Amino acid sequence: MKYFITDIHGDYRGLELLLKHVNVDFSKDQLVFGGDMINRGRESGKVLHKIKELADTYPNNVIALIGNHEEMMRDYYRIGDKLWLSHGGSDTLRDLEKTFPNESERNEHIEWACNLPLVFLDDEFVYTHAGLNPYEPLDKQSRDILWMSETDFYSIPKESLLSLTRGKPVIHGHTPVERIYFDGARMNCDLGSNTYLIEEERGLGLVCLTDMTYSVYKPALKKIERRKVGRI
Ligand SMILES: [Mn+2]
Repeated sequence: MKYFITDIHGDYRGLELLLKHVNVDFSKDQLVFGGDMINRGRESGKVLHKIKELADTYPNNVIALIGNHEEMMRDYYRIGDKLWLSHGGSDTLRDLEKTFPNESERNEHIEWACNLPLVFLDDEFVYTHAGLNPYEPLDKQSRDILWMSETDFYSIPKESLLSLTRGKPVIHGHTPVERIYFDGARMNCDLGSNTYLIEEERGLGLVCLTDMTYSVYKPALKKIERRKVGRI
């Protein structure tokens, strides 16, 4: 089975519940993390720890990508850009100090998260955080793609996008949506975990790409529902 999960934003509980509920078999299944593991939620440190541990234990089956929130953290450490701090980074920083009291372990996790790849491809799909630039080759995408708005990404004609990816649909997150739809060329899987202002609207989805269904954890309802990916 192939799975995708994105924009966890510090919801450690949601991540754990979904992995258990879906019963992901890491020795066989593939799981791609679409970035934005940190910020907004309370447990960014635990989320980073869990994902890095999975990626280290199952390097062939677990792949983590960078999101714009890890990119802000990267710019903070690389060039002192303070943008990150006002986007949840101050809380994340405190949480990282709490989760990893050992400085070298903390730095190891931060460095890992800041140096994840922008894009991952398998035999069927292309995975990235927010979108792709159709004018740049797949292996030379600029870092701007981490910030691409849904409007910009979905204004690219399907044919142009599929010719860039050699026919592979793009699986991504970044902009919260209430339901997951596949338009034949791309699929947004961000259900607004710790992002929607109204708690009832927040969800975290674990998408099964093999059967095009997803399990969504709603923290306000404390339950997991299974849904079919819509087609448009
Ligand atoms: Mn996000």
